[in-house]
Amino acid sequence: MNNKQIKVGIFMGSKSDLPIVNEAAKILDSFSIPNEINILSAHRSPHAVVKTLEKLEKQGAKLFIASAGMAAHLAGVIAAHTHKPVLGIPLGGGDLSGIDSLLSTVQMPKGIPVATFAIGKSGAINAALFAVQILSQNDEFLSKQFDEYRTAQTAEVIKINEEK
Ligand code: RP5
Repeated sequence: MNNKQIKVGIFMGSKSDLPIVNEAAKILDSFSIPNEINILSAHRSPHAVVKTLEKLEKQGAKLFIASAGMAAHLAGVIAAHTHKPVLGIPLGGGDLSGIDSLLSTVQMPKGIPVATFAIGKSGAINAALFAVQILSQNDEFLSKQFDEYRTAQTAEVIKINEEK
């Protein structure tokens, strides 16, 4: 029995997705949010996806991030099996450069929402930041950390403008 506490469960369809999905994990790590990455596919290992999802919920996961390329529908399958929020990151690559993944993630039929972010690295970072925003609703310390992150980001832009 795994007693490790998890706040965000991350799923990706293939090891080849790791460089992008790691961008989300890095953001969560920087806010000290316990997370776990699982490489499991909705079509190659559907039962393992569901079993792992149930395990992560028992470990306290409050929301899930799911990422897959092509029309792999991983985020939708996860959303079908949980009542927690699911954040989807479409991935580029493949013959359609991510448009297939974007549409299969964003165009969920009514009733089972998947909050969908940009294709690739920006989407991975924004999904993780959105997860921080959700979790910070009930966590004053995290909320303060997020304020500091945004303030620092703004200061960086102003500094670049002043130095030009
Ligand atoms: C999807 O198919 C994965 O998420 C990945 O983005 C894509 C290609 O997978 P591999 O052939 O690299 O394993 O299921």
